[in-house]
Amino acid sequence: MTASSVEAFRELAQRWGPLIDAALSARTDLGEGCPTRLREAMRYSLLAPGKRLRPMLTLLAAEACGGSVDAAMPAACAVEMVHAYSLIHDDLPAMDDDDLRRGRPTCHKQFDEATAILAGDGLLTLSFEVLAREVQPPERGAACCAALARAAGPCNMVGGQADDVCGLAAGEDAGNDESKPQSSLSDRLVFLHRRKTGAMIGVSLRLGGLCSDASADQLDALDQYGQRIGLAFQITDDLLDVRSTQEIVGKRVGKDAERGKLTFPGLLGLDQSAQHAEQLIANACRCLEPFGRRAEGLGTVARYVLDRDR
Ligand code: GRG
Repeated sequence: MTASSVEAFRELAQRWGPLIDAALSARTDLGEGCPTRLREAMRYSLLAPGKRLRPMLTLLAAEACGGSVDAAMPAACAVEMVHAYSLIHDDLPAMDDDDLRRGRPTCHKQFDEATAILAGDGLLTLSFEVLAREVQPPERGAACCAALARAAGPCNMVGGQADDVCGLAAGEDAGNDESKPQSSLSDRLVFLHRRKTGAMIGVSLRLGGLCSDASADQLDALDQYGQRIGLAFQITDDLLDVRSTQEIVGKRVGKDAERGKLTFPGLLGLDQSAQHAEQLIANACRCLEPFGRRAEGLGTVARYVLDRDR
């Protein structure tokens, strides 16, 4: 691990983390109509000590495009709300059945299963309310809603999760499902993760661009950068599942092997997976060149994705 890239990310997180957390907290301080237990469960998971990678990407993309943090903050909150919902639902007994997340009991363990399902539902729907109400002008709010819905929906995150739950990437028969390109195991694994993990990382960047009046070229460069760090992020997630400990990552490790899941280390081996991630990050950094020094923060995130310890 390169201490300097982790340190540089920590500095970035110290700068943006408290601003993001305050913005998330303000938007979930829900009043009349929201039952106390539901609000507590939503805030318990949303405000738990995660890395805030996705909202940081939104703000840093806005910075790279010359936009303002204030204008991008509602979108940053919306992506973290969707992310938090996906983690709550992913941890449920019907899915990954996990007891620990972000170093704490998972939402259904801390509360109960029905409350956890509803907390996820609440965060998902609230994210779109935040975008629709707060992103101005309204046409831009609508564009952000459409982009986030596409990334979180059945053709991306939910679809990738559905395939993962069915073990389709591992080569189980997809029957006559025409949505599945006929391809190698490695292509299928990339296709799964491009939807399950990559799409949310990509849209986090795109929303930052949309809130900053980015040009089509800038949005395209953000997209290219996002695709590369998204895949590298998943590879390092798989590597951490093999190499790290529960104390460091704040969630159970060794799950993938236990469940016989197809992973990048399983397919390519540890060293080749790490090399592939390195290559992706080098390419991602090249995509930032047109932004010049304004994309330094995004460069820091890219290097952290490679070297991260949690
Ligand atoms: C339930 C519809 C639905 C989708 C779940 C995100 C997801 C899809 C599942 C999470 C399982 C998982 C470990 C995916 C790999 C990559 C990933 C999203 C890791 C968690 O993101 P981090 O590391 O988490 O950014 P923090 O807690 O730091 O925000």
